[in-house]
Amino acid sequence: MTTQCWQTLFSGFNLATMTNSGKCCAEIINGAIAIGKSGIILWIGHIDDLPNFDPEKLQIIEGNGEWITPGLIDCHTHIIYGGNRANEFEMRLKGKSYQEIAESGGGILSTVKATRAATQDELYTSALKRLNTLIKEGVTTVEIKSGYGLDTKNEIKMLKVAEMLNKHSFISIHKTFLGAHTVPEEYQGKANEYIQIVCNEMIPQIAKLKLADMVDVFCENVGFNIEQTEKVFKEARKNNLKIRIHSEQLSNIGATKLASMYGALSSDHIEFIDEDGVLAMAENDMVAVLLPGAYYFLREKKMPPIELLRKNNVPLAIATDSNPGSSPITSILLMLNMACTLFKLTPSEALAGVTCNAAKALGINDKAGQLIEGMYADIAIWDIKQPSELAYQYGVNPLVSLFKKGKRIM
Ligand code: DI6
Ligand code: FE
Repeated sequence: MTTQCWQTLFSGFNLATMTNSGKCCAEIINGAIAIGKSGIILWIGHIDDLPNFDPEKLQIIEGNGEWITPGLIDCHTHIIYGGNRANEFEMRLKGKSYQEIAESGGGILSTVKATRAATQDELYTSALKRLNTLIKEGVTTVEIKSGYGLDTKNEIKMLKVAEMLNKHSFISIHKTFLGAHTVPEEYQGKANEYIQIVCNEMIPQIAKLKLADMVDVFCENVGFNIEQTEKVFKEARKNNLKIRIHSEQLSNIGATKLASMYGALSSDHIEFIDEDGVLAMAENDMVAVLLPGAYYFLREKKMPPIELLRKNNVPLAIATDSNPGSSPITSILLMLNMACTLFKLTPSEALAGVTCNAAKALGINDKAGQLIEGMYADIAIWDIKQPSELAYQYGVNPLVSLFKKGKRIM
């Protein structure tokens, strides 16, 4: 084993490698990680098995029993938007439902108005604050959706903001086009016509400009129906974009099953999914993305069918869904806690949900989400005695430092 390419060595840490798909954290007590110039993990193992190396030739970061996990991944967010919806929060507290507010022209459409009115720089500044909040909690990869522009110009504006964040924030941003989030005001009653614009104009332009890696649809009784969703998926496939879906959040119209036929990476929300839907996920290697923040904030009553998902070995991811309407929550550590307290995941499952399984939901599980030789050295160091503390307590942030592709960012 040549150690000449080693540039940095982390030594004296406990490692939660997350190489066991959430069944446990796959721990190495008193471990070490060596990183090369390209920011890739070159060696990982127990300190006693370290090959000989020249300590003069590399930077050594000495630990004292702190824990290292992979940099966390928030695989479902909507952090780019104008304005906020604090007024609707108050309306809901007085008894109006999320759907009622949406149907009376509030909801997503009020954020569309504010997002259209905002400049690219204004959106960048407000989104960067949210992104930095996530980074401070150990996040090194974030997925961001468009979906508050709902016309070609403003959807492109949002995705350009996501690209700016990718360039300037030191972490990786994965961009998802969510033009089919809701029907914009100017197309009320003409959803099919709007879907034509999404398919014939928005997707081809966005693919050409390389402004998105994925396409998502809000397939729901208050969103788009199965036929409309399928049209979007066909166009996404034609343009080599990966597919995600907002499905079975408020009702079950068979969205996950449809998505599974189009090779979707994940199905997200799924409180109302049935056994057929779960089997479709299992058979098609899909990830279930659970969003406990939206469940909590909307005071949902129906839990996603965790036991059924477990029984069928569907990988569980967890994300913030950070958005102004249903989850104005920008804390991945709170999601770990809520995944356990509200959905009864084990702390190991929760941690897998923001590492290895979140990577799979983004289609990057060969590069991130685990501590394995050949993967990116995205590394979070925590002042904890055991990994379950990340889900157990909330409020004291135990992050010590954070590395993205081997470079220290916190
Ligand atoms: N489901 C959600 O939870 C978000 N979008 C979606 O399709 C909510 C977006 C919002 O209310 O602004
Ligand atoms: Fe969402």
